[in-house]
Amino acid sequence: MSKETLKRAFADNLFYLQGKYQAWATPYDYYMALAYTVRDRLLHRFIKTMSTYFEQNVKVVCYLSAEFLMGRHLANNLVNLGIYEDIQEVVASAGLNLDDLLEQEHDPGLGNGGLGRLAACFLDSLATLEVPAIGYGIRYEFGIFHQEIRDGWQAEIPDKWLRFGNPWEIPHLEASVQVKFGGHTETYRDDKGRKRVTWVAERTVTAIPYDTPVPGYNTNTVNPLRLWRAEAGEEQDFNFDAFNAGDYDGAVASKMSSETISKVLYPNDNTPQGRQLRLEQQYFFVSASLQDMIRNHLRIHPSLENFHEHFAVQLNDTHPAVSIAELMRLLVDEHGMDWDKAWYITQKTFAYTNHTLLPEALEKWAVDLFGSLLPRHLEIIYEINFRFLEDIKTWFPKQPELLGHLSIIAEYPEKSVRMAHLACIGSHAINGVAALHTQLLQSDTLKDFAALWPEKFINKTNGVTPRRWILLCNRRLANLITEKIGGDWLKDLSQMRKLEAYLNDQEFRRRWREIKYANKQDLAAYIWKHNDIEVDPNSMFDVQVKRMHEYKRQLLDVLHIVALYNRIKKNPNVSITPRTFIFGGKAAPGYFMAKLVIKLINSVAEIVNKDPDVRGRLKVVFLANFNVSLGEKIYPAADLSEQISTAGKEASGTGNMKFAMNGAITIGTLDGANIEIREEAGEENFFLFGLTAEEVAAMKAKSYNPMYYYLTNPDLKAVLDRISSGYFSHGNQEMFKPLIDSLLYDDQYMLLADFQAYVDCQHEVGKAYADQERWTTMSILNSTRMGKFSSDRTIREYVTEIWKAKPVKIELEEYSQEKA
Ligand code: T68
Repeated sequence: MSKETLKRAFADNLFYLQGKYQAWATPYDYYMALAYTVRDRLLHRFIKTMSTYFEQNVKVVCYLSAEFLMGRHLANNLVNLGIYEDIQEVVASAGLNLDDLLEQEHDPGLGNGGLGRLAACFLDSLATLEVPAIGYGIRYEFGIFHQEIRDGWQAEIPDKWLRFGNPWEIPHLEASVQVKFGGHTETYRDDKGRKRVTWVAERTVTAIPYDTPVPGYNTNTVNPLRLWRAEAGEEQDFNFDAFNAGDYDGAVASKMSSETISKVLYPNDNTPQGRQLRLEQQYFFVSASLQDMIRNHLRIHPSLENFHEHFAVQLNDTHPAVSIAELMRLLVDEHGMDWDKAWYITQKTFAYTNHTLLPEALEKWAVDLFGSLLPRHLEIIYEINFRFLEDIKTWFPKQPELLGHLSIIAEYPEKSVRMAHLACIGSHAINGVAALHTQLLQSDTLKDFAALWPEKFINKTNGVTPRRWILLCNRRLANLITEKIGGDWLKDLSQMRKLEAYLNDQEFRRRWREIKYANKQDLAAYIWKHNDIEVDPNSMFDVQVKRMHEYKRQLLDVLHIVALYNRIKKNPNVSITPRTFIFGGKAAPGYFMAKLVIKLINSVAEIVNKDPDVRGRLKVVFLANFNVSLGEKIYPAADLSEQISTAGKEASGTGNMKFAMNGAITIGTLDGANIEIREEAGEENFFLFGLTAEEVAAMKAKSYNPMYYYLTNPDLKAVLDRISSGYFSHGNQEMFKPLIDSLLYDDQYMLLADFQAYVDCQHEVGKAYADQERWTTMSILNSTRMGKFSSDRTIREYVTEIWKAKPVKIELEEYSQEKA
């Protein structure tokens, strides 16, 4: 790929694809021209990858996920193709700045948070490890809403991410499949006299695949992300009878309703949305994806009997769990296989990842709703359940209570299908996403299944890709690392340990600090531009960015800020370490308490940032619209990473890993992957506080009384009283009452129980930061010891222990290498 060829292609694409001369081109035109230039380089690798998989008849990992939070593609593709520097020069020679062009790309928000971003990191690692894989999901026309802050409150703006075109996707209309909904089932006897069922659907929707190439780092592998768009089936395209009868709306009504399926991502994290449309979305992408696999399989194989030897299908939470009934339907009803063989294949094919312990977050579908949308699937689920429960009766004749615990169908409070039970029964492996989480699944959430099939349960601690989360977002740090230890760390993050040889090298330590400082200056400039707040890069950047949720306890962070503020108000000369508190995160639009916390953060910011007594020692900033690209600016600039969920509630967390890799030190509870981060970093390099998961459970069991803490802790009382008094709300004592009441009278997430421990621990943090030598050591060691949290390690484990797939080298012919 010579620079000359790239230059020529860049100019040609501007002219032929954007239809512009340089003189008229906008920055967006240049971005598009560059994107097409890079896409062309990806494509022949992509096609070679596909044809290699086909010719070598390999086993393919299919990652089924309702969300893929990919982040911007351009910079990532430059990095993974190894042409970042070349393109920088090409762009500069046209008088342009690459960073400006990169900022033109719309960040595709096809996910809510951790779960969707995990899927994206996994695709990067799969391609990097040269594992044949495909991501299957939904091409939402509207991704997660754009968040604005108006008068301190969250406002949601629709995310029209496709408005200016998406250069990274390639539609394949010829590969469309039909997905059925509604109707009823009929039984008949086939030519061999066997009883068979057919599903007479009420309507059909066309699923059109859009492929986005996903390149590995420094390999020729480019795997597809295949996202489905819903289009009305032909018969619904236009109703001429309605039209002719003068019913103009009616003529397109059914078309509109079919196309609604891929319209919008539901903006909830860790709460299920029990709406019919959500189930339609799930079934839509699941059916399309399984039909796609079967079609591909039958191109090479005479039958589906070895389907499971060629596809390993991972269910990213229960959102695609209807897959289990759908594969059974396809094998039994459509391909005439007998039930037992189909069930064997199904169980061998699927594996299930659980991402939450919150009981209210487990998906359930009312049987009536399920049956009216998917009548055949409900019958199949009843049959699976019947056979399963018959086995249980035989195996455990003396434990009839087990039947109710294990059944896929819940009877109360309403008859419903428990998707996690379906996923457990239909899979050969079930995993949690951090060690503690997997333990709690086994001892609590899924305990009856764990007792039944201990061998199915396996932990897979999450990871994140060091390509995006160090190299691409923190080039200064990446350059220093590579200068010292070479570039192999990007494919083997455990090599970072080699940097510890420089731990006492003054020059290295100085550069380490300078990099953090420069990153903080960049973020300070962003804050100035977007929030009009001046922050001091010498202050400690104390950051909590993640979805807004009560269990994540952003409110506890606010209570600490108010505690510090109270200390200053009492004695303006008190000595405290200057801090900039940075928050970011979206609240689900219907989640009142989470939205109120956003308002509280902004209200506290308004008062604290302006108070002359504070003398700039505390600054509070809420950055609007936290997403992948904002994360790329924030993680490298953080000093302190807030991971303060109630122990036992955060399944893993992945932001915690991104912060630590970039040299931030964690203040956290013993929750999710924090525990493992602390183990790796060393306990002296981690600020631990708070109740353990066991203590939380024990206290709850004993009836927890939050009021006790309020009445016995004067500092805590002063904090809550100041908020209640209307001090931050222009005298309005009603505004934050719901937050205060929920703390005093319920406190489900035990903020008051953990308050003092948190404040004390933060005091230690302040002292440590004041000692810059100590802090530098801690920062370096956090970063060098995060090897375990590369998603490459996670994916290696899935590949060998669950998917049993093999890497495949993609060889490019001379011809295409030259062309590249
Ligand atoms: C997150 N879950 C976990 N869910 O909360 C986090 N939920 O601890 C973990 O690190 C991460 O998954 C990856 O394993 C989510 O992000 C959702 O976003 C979600 C979306 C729809 C419905 C329910």
